[in-house]
Amino acid sequence: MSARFNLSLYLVTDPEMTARRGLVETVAAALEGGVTMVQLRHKDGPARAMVEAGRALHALLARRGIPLIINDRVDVAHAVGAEGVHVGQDDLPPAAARAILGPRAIIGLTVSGEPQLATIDASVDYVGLSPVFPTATKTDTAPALGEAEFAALRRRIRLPVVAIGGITAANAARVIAAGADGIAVVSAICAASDPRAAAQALRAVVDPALKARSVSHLS
Ligand code: TZP
Ligand code: MG
Repeated sequence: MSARFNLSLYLVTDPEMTARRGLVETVAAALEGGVTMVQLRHKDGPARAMVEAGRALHALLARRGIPLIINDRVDVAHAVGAEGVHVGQDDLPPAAARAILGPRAIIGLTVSGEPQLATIDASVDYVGLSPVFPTATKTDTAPALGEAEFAALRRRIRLPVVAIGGITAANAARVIAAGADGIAVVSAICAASDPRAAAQALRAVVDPALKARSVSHLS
């Protein structure tokens, strides 16, 4: 995996799920539990509020060397000085994001099915393959891939792949075994009563699953 980022436990934030505890407080707790990457996601949120939230998160994450990725909004990523952006199929194309954010930016792209494999170009650093399982968090997703389809698509992608959609501590090991280099979660951490413990529980599943896979690859 790239030295610039570690996809193994990727927290994607949700403004409503983090409202009670607070966005920064939720992310701080999740960091203590071991998240390796954070994405600020605020669908249709006002740009000004996103920039403010992004700056607050960036101050927290930079101290720990954890990259901040902004969902969709390349302009917000630029304004915040975030490490990268995650774009979907209807957002700015990865090459346009790269042109704006520069060669060191981390650019992630969502892929939800075979036809979209062709959109992975040289500007992309990692792929978010989704949704693996049904999820109530995002209602406009493509149908869930399931593990077998996820594994088949993953084999056709040469870049690091993070799995997202309906992932919990109960199914995370299966997703890693299917070829994911990490898991991205919203509700499993943001909606947890104890985000630190939730992140720890996920790490306790993901770390051995990744280790088991790298060992089996050597044999
Ligand atoms: N993209 C594909 S599924 C999804 C996103 C942002 C939501 C995942 O949320 P959860 O709560 O981890 O299922
Ligand atoms: Mg998007």
